This record gives sequence, C-alpha cells and structure tokens, in this order.
Amino acid sequence: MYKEILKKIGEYKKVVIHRHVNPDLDALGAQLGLKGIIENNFEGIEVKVVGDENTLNFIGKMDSVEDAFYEDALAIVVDVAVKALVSDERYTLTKEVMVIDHHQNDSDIADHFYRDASHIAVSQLLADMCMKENLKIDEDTATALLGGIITDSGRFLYPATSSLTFKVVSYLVDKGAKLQYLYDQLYTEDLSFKKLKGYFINNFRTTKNHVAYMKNAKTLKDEYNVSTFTISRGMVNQMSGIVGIPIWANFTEEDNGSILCELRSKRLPIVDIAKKYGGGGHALACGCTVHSWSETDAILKDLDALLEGDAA
Ligand SMILES: [Mn+2]
Repeated sequence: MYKEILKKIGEYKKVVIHRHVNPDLDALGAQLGLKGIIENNFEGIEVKVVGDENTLNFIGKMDSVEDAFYEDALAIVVDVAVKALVSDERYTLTKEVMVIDHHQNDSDIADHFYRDASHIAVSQLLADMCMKENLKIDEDTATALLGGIITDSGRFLYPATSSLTFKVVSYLVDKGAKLQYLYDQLYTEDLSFKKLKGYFINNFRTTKNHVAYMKNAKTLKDEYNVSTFTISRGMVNQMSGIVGIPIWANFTEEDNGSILCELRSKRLPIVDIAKKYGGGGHALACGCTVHSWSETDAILKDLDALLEGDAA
C-alpha cells in the first residue's frame, strides 16, 4: 500500500491535500504531515493544503489555491472517505482522487482508496509509512503527525492504541517532534470551555439501561460562546469514564435545525446504529446527522436495547 501511494504521488507535479470539515488534529496533522512528507522526499512537486480552519491551526495554516492549480494536479483526501464530509469540493476538479483513511467507511469519491482501519489515526498510518519506507521527515512534519496520533488516541487512552502507536511515536520523537509544544496547546483552554464542561457533567441524563445522553439546543453555543462543533465533538467525552455508563451520546442542534449525533461506547460496538441513521465511523466512536429530536429518541432506544440484559 505505501509503495503504491508514493508511486502515484510521484506521477504528478502538483498535489492538493484535502480533509474533512471541522478538522480535528488528526485531519490537520495528516494533511500538513503529508505535505511535509512530499516536500521532503520528492523533487519538484508543488503541494497545497486547503479547507476550513479553526483554533487548531496552531499546527499550521492552510494555503489559498486558485481553481487553475487543480488542472493536472493529484487530489489527496485524508481522514475522510465520503463526499458529504470533505472540506472544499474542488478536489473533484482533478483527474484522479486518492483517499487515505482509517475510518470504517467505504469511499464514494476515491479513484485510489487506501484504508487501514487498524490505525488509531491516519497520522499514524502516514508516520508508519515514513518509518517503513525510510522517508525523510523534518521536525514540523513529525510534530504534525504526532499531534494527530495524540488526539485521535485520546492521549493514548482509546482501545485501538497499539504497540505500533508507541513505535511510531518513538520514531517521531526521534525525528524532533515537539511533544511539549503540543501538550502546551492541548492542555490550555478558555474559561468558557471549562464552564461548558461543568454544564455537561451536571446536566446529562441516562436511559433505563444507563446510556448517558445530552440534547443540546442550538442556543447553547451562544451561552458559552463556542462553536456547534465544540459542543458536539468537544463535549461528548464529558460523559465518558463514569462507572456504570457503558454508552454515551451527544445530540447537538445546528443552526439549520439538523442534529449532530456523537455516539461513544466503552466496549460494545455501536457503529451499526450510526450507519442505520446514515452515519458511520469507528466501532466504538461514531456519529450521524438526523433531522428531528424524535430520531434522536429512536437512536437512544436502539442504544438502550443493545444493553438489554448486558451486565455493564
Ligand atoms: Mn482520524
């Protein structure tokens, strides 16, 4: 797989790297990391990164790219495989689209699809590629990839953290990855964010079989001066790590009325429930978008039924 990826990149003089909307640090780390990998290991390839930005842009900035640049370029999409979630749809302007992902979804956009769901982060997949293929890697590239691995693994907490995770991290630290810089960024937060966490911990509810959940109206983000994404993805794990709560779900209304559903489980796979409602993701961490609160109740009912008779 790694040799095929590198061979395809080598066929081009221009590359544009995309990733999912509302980027997390794995999406950004893989995107910027791959840019660094290409620049360090290929002669004469111009590489651009595009997409929406948020407060995680301490890891690196996006480029502004003219439509004309896409002509004769290779588009690479990382950390997402499906059309609906890619930031900046201009990847469709290229002749070929390569997707490199670690989610369990199939792809509706890839001409060349490289997926390995055994990796906890797509940044880990790319770092593993550097290690196995003896690629050159500079400090900023190593830092970007390490950032992706630290965050997608929940600081090495989630079950898919493996010995490979630590091998790759050791390799990246040897290459000059700035661990302290990353932790300084990741462990500082706004007061409003801290208060929002308190709100979650004090207000979540539970179903009969102990699925914890929150239903967040679209006005909540204004009360705490944060984004919808911060409430949805950023707060779901405030309900994790609680004795007797095996599954937790966070439902957040967007301005347009649709509802983002973040679903998490300690042990029982729940991704089929996310897929049933048009979403996907990982076995224990997945999500979907629905259009009414009654659908969120149906999801809760399905999650609750999974636990029927289960000694949590
Ligand atoms: Mn990821």
